[in-house]
Amino acid sequence: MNKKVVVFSQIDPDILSRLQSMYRVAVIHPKNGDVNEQISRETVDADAMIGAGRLLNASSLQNARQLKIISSVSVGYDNYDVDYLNERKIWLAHTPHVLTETTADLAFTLLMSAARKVVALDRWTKQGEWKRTAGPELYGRDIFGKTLGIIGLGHIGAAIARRGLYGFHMNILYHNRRERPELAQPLNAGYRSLEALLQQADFVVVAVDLNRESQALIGEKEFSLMQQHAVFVNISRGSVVDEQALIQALQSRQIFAAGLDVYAREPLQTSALFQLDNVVTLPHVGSATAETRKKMAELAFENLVNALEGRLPRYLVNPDFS
Ligand code: 8YV
Repeated sequence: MNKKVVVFSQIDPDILSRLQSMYRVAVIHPKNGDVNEQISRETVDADAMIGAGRLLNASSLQNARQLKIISSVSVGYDNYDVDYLNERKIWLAHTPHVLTETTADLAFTLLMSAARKVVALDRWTKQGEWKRTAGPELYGRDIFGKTLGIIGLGHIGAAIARRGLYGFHMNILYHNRRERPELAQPLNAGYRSLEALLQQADFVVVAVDLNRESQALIGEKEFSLMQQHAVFVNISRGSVVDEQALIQALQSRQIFAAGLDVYAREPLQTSALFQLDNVVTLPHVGSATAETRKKMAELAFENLVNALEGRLPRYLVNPDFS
């Protein structure tokens, strides 16, 4: 009997066809009823799962008794209970590197849009408000030559910093759990405590993974340390930031503006953020370009096929189940 793959979110149609030509495939879709029920039912005889954007843990995977691999179409793996997967000896694969530059592009898009009030000005122009030249209330903040603080200097953080350094002659600071001289030195990036970075940076960009230590890393106290002209950008995960504290900081103009791609709850349907003109809100699209989503799907496919065909996938989160 052919091996079985459960596709648990929308994936690239070419990859889906290739999977269907090689394996038995079940596609989970909200239009077919409760998603968790579909997962429980379809994973009973599944060998592999592929997809993104769904919480997979002990309760959703209890029936998946012959599962060998979950291949996530994402670099972040906070949606998966890795301790449980280790216990069950289920591999978790992900898609690093292929999305680094695209996600850094989006971080810079948010930084620039928030600093230069791009969204508010677009609305102003289209609504026919452009009767005279834009006044001080519509002025933005300079980017060129300012200080960029990166919280989380990994591959994506470093790619954002490179844009700041080479494109905008920015002075780069970073904060990380541990110093990263190999990434920091070429960027001339200075290590700072979180507090010092927040006090000194004109632009603060959060690019950490979500883990126990980064959960609620930025809250009321952290926003109070930032400069009043500071722009805050989050492209990592919403739970790294206390969203209420951010809303408060934006409402009271404690900081100048924010650019967000991620939220504590996604998809975000209603929020006090939507009433604010000093925040740019995007729907978690850091890696969402045609080219990059294709590369992610191909890499996730490769990881899955390698595991099912008895080879070691290239990007395993838990290669030794440890
Ligand atoms: C994913 C992301 O595509 O890779 C990640 O970790 O955040 C995105 O690029 C997204 O999580 C899929 O839902």
